[in-house]
Amino acid sequence: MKKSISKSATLLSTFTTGLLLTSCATQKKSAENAKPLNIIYIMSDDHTRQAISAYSDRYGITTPNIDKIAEEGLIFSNSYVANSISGPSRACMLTGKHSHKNGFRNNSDSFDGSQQTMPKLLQQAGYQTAMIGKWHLSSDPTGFDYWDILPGQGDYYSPVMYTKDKRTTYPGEYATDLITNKSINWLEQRDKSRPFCLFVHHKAVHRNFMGNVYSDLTEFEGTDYPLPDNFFDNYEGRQAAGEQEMSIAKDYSWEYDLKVKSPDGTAAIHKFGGYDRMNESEKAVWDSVYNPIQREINDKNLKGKELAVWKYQRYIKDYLKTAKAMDDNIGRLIEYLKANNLLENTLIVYTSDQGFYMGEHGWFDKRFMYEESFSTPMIVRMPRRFQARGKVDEFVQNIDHAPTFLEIAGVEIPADIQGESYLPILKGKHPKNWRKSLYYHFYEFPGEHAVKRHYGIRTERYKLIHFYNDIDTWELYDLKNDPSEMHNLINNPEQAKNIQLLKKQLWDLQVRYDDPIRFQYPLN
Ligand SMILES: [Ca+2]
Repeated sequence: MKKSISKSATLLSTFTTGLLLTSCATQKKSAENAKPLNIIYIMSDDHTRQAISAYSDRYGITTPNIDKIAEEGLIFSNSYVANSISGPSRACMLTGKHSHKNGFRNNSDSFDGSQQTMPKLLQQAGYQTAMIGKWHLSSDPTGFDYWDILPGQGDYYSPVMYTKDKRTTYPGEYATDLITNKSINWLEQRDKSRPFCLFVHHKAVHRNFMGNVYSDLTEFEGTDYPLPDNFFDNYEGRQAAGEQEMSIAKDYSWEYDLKVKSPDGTAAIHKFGGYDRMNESEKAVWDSVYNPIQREINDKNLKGKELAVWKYQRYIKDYLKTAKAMDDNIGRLIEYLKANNLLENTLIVYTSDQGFYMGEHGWFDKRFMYEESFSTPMIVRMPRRFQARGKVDEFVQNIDHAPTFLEIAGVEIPADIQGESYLPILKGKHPKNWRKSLYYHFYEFPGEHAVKRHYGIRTERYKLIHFYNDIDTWELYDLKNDPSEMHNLINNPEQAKNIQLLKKQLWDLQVRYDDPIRFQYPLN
């Protein structure tokens, strides 16, 4: 009997303890869910999906740290920008508005920092906000408790960075390492009682793609990379594509881009300023890798297509080196967050200011509304309270970050913000009324790389583009049958009805977003 009572008491005790534990766990979980989420927005420059192993294995590059973010969260397969160039893309992200509304249409504009921005609204809601790295909006940042930025494009070696108070040169430093160090330092000294939103904006992997002498500069040297099928594109039926100046064969330059002199001696005298920013020991490592390449090209006497392919091989190797150094640094930042118990209450977004051509159509650079540069990687590491994992197919655009971060912070989304909050998607939902098409508008012409002004619409299957200004051409692509966008169907009679429908949809988007530059509709 005694034994039995004892057993019952033990069972009861176990049951009670179980209840208590359950109740504690529930309380702990709800307390955790009530804590405001921190946000870390990591944005690289020109890092395209083709060079991220979570998206593509085409180049055999592994980006283990970016991939890990994807494994522990969501990878967006249909993420796009509103204007595929640096400053405009950054302005879209900060404001949640298309370029014609935030006023920053091309890289020669200056951002009006007095306007409403997402960081300002987060700040008013009690978030600490910091911007570290590439800013590229000309005017000084507003809406940040702390900022420490590169001037303009910045430099890979001996970078200059400036704050509200001071401009500093960092000899013997590599930009990607430095931006990561500064981000970690800011996290260390922040007010730990308040939530934060930290923007880590890398210079990498921007041209002229200088790898890190402090890691392995010989990496990727031994590999021959496959040419994209359309590397020798003849641009038939696509006038604007034929008139650009971003061809690897013609425009990827000796010295500045290729880091070696032309073997025929026609190169301009030392355009490669990045090299001069290195100290002697950095130059010694650099020379040990690039001097043999100079000897190789001097000996080879390459011409025409062979020379174009050689340039492509050099381009891909240098690009991947820069990307590898950045992936390493993203790993270092994540390790810091883990060691400091920040990972489970922080939403981490990894993206780029736009995609990039890796030899498709024979190109480097971006700007066009074609898929490689209109799209951008977007990977979100989820804090513990969000259960969704895996691939997301909904259309998202860089104007969506602002409303999303505001909703996360409990701030009412202002009516003039044009993006949509993707918070429901982060919560695993697939809203039925989610956008079915995307609007795009590029303005920088005349300008570097000579890409004509254009706007367009992308639906799930089709893309319609209008090039305007000094040209008036339309292009239609069937992305299902022609994902590389090689066949302009605008004059195909079978597409006439479809074209009318897409023009109507494009016009509706221009009206909805209140773009003052729009085409004449209805058409006769
Ligand atoms: Ca860029």
